[in-house]
Amino acid sequence: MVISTLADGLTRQIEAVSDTLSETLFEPVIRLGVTGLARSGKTVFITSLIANLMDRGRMPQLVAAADGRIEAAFLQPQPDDTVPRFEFETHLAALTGPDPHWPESTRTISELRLSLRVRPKGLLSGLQGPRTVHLDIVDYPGEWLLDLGLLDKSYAEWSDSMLARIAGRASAQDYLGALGGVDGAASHDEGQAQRLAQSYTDYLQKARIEGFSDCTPGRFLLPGDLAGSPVLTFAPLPALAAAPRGSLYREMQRRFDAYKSQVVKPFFRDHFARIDRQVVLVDALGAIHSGPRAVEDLRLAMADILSAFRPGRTAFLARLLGAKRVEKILFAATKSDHLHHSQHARLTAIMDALLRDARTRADFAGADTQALALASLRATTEDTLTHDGRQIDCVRGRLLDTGKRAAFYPGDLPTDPAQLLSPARKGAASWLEADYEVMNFAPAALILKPGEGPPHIRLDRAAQFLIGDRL
Ligand SMILES: Nc1nc2c(ncn2[C@@H]2O[C@H](COP(=O)(O)OP(=O)(O)OP(=O)(O)O)[C@@H](O)[C@H]2O)c(=O)[nH]1
Ligand SMILES: [Mg+2]
Repeated sequence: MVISTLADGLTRQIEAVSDTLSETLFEPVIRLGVTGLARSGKTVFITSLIANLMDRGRMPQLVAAADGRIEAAFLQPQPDDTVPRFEFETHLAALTGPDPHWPESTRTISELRLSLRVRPKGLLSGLQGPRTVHLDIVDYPGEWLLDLGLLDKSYAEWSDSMLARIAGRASAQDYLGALGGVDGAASHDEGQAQRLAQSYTDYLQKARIEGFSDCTPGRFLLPGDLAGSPVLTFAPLPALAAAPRGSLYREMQRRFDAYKSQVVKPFFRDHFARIDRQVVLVDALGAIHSGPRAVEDLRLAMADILSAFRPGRTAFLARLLGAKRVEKILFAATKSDHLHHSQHARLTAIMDALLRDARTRADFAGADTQALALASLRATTEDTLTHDGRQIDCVRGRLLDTGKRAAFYPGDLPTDPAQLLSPARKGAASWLEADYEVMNFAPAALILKPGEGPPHIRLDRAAQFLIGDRL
């Protein structure tokens, strides 16, 4: 009796000690960055990922979940007090409530901590109790990520490259026209600077709608509380042999440098530099629908994004900001529920080809990368119709604008990705062979069984790639 009470007390004491120790020392934190350009599906992805990590019935490809080793998943206060919280409950209610709708657009960085209590695998499982792994999910606009490319550019380099890129674009002609009467060497006039910045911002807005992603400076599109401040009142100017003091060119140059040091650098120091794993969401089907130019731009943007994570670059950043190395980067094409599953492998092949190319272009080695086609929230069901004696694999869903149910066939993606990527690279204006459609579906009304998260496609694979090895 006495002995067993003693022994009992002893183990409890040891447990208490190991609890405090593990809390302070052994609770690993994974910082997962989620980014993508506007409307690429970040909010829906994070909401569905968290919901499916909390109720893991639909996560068979997440090995720790399939093995039953995840004992619990719960939300906790996030570690960064000054970053807005990701509004998980509001977004989930929008997606899965009685009148399901897509969440509102979000325009800033936010964060949430999900903690998982996990039993260790293999030999350790009998010896060790469960440990807690914290997953800090950070949602930030992809437009900000592309700004990283500005850090090692001078104002003259950035101006030259932007002016060269936009020269042939119809949407840039107003801005280029406005530049016509401007002498960078003349003395700075604030009214003129504001008109130029406004005209350049108007161009960026149009370029983004057209599907271009080389829209720097990113904060011109998402200014937040910086709107109207001098740090956002500049624009690219043609090179000058010499810019006198007090000239328009000099002032723009000064503001560009201020933008880098006061806007871009703090973001990378406080957020980007601390990320361990990164998922980049892309609306590949949207780009394919928009045509070869948008696909080409996506290809270049993926290379730009990879350059942001390139170890060499990170070394440069590390010196600057103390960055650590990102270990895994996933490029995921979202909204794959617009395609019948018979076409998913083709979309994945296209993403794979884009990623391979981006790795070569960015001279990227280092982090583990993968491409995937997924749907964060499945809004359609599959069907096969017979049309003119031919079988067509399509999807069905409720249309966003009319609320009516409809069958949808987006077009036949090629089995060989080169059929899309080479015309895109050669600057073709439209696809020769085929037309690709997109359609907006409303989220479907759901009845979830206990233990099941919202329906998705390959979200479990994405989770396995991103965090599976740490569970
Ligand atoms: N069918 C389908 N549509 C999706 C899915 N995910 C996102 N969408 C569509 O894409 C739109 C944008 O998704 P969000 O998650 O709000 O995208 P975001 O990147 O957070 O957008 P911003 O906050 O505006 O930058 C949604 O309103 C849906 O119309 C999906 O899994 N399936
Ligand atoms: Mg959002």
